[in-house]
Amino acid sequence: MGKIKKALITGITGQDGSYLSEFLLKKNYQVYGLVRRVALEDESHRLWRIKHILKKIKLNSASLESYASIVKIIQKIKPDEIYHLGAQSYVAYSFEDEFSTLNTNINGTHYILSAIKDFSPKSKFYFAGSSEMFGKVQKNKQDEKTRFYPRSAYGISKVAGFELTRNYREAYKIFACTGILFNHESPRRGFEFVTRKISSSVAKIKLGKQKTLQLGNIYAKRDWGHAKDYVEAMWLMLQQKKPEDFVIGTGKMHSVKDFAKLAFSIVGLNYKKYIRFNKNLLRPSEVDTLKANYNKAKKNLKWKPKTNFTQLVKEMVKEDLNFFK
Ligand code: NAP
Ligand code: F7E
Repeated sequence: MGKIKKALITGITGQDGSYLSEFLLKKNYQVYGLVRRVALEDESHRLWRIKHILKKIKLNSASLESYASIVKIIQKIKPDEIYHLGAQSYVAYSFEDEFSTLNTNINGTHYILSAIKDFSPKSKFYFAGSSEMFGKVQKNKQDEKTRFYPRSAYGISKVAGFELTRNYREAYKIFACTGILFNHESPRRGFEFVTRKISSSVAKIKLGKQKTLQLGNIYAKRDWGHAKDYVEAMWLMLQQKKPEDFVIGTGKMHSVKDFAKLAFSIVGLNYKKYIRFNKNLLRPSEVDTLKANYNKAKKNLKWKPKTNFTQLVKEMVKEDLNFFK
């Protein structure tokens, strides 16, 4: 039997962190997680996505805002692979607090890369890039060569993380790559994101626990895939001979309105009766459309999405009906 590989995941308590942990455990990795101190103090609330695997993983408390705390962990574990998923990930919030979004997302990424360079240069590094880097899109379908045009502090922080990752790869020969992932959702998505806001509201309306659903720009279009499919692509990127960046998406685009229409129809309701427009939910600068060209991943990683839009919406609504019953 070969040596057991060690993977360190930042953001392990989040949607992607939980699916990636399950995926790596199945591959027989020893999984380590970097979590905030408060998460360990409030397990029942903050560790809900990973509570079923808590006995199989090892959690370490650290802060993405503290270089010293990150160094300690990386120096101690010397992971074979580091998946840096921890971030202030809610775009709308990044307009309310640009400062903390930029601090956490840019410095956190920089601290990890710098700690790898000085204390564990053989660790392979995955950076969670985002289609928000394309923002005001410069091409109908976006690929690895499309010019970035971020429209929020969140998008800017991800462009900075992407450039830091590239520079550590080129300057210090670190195996570092960025996955430019388009929106991916699941029943574990945070309730503030539009897909889960819709699926949870549909369930509550069907069960008589809520009357209406307030939304902002329902004409925004996104390329929505399933988080479970996307974490496999993260792993595949770190198994390649050389570090490269990859776009991951489905190549299909739907509007927020399409999502709501389908979600309501699944429980036999007409969305038009329940949706209310709330102008406070509009963003100062919006990303209108996003659609991936993931040909490079298809060719080099042999990756493609397994879940289509209808399957995704059905799964989310079904799970939320069970959840709120
Ligand atoms: P998520 O559910 O919001 O999880 C974010 C994780 O980051 C949580 O574990 C959170 O910990 C942690 N975190 C946030 N601020 C932190 C801080 N200051 N210090 C330490 N940890 C902190 O996000 P996700 O959907 O799984 O996404 C994972 C990564 O991919 C993120 O970097 C996101 O920006 C990026 N991304 C996501 C998508 C998508 O569609 N889901 C697409 C492209 C890129 P707590 O539990 O303690 O809050
Ligand atoms: O918004 C519109 C909103 O917050 C999607 C993150 O994972 O994906 C995510 O970012 C769209 C936007 O996700 C509401 O204006 C309308 O156009 O679900 P969202 P996001 O901003 O696309 C990217 C790839 C990431 O990297 C991020 O981390 O929906 N919208 N009405 C609404 N959005 C929300 N949240 N709430 C509404 O009521």
